[in-house]
Amino acid sequence: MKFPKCNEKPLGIYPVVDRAYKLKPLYEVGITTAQLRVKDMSGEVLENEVTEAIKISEKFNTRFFLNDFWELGIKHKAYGIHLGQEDIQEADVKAILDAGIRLGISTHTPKEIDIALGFEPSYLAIGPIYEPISKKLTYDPVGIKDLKHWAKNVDYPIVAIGGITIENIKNVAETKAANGIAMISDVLEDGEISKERTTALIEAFNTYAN
Ligand code: 3NM
Repeated sequence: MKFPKCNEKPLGIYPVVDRAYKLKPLYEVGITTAQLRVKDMSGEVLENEVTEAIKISEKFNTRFFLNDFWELGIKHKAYGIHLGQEDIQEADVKAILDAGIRLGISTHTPKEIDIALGFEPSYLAIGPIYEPISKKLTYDPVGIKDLKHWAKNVDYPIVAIGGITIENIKNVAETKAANGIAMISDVLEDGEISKERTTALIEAFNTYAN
């Protein structure tokens, strides 16, 4: 398998949101990569959320990844699909490839990295770099040292995720290991998108990752 690339521009600050309406304010301040990760919808309501997200992402010409729902991603031609380690075993990965859709895979350990590399994905997410703010994980934080160490052996774009905020993004970006830096919490304020925080994150990425 060999999944399509995500073009030359770094993925950059890569917010993960739970609702499609949160994408527009992100794109308005310059976000070029985002993910919709919905955990509380199904059926027609979910499908409408997905099509709304794809429509707004196409309008802004951004790289939109849909978490988990690979069938909907194929049906509505998402830019990409993001899958976790368990999802990747259950999904029809060949169908995603045949649809010409990009694939990102979550990894947390060197063993999971090896598994993910077997799919020749579009990018590989490594986390949690720090203690995640919005999701409990059974994995210990990777830390900066191992991020750098693991990234050395990976010839694919890496997305760092987990506990990354405006306070610590410099440490992650300066490693130059991360093509993208993903987060849930730090683009938000009281659960809604903060354009101010997002802009500060973009500026920090541009300053320290380049
Ligand atoms: N995946 P926050 S960490 C969704 O390591 C997710 O695979 C992770 O949220 C992984 O930016 C994480 O609030 C949560 O810490 C990221």
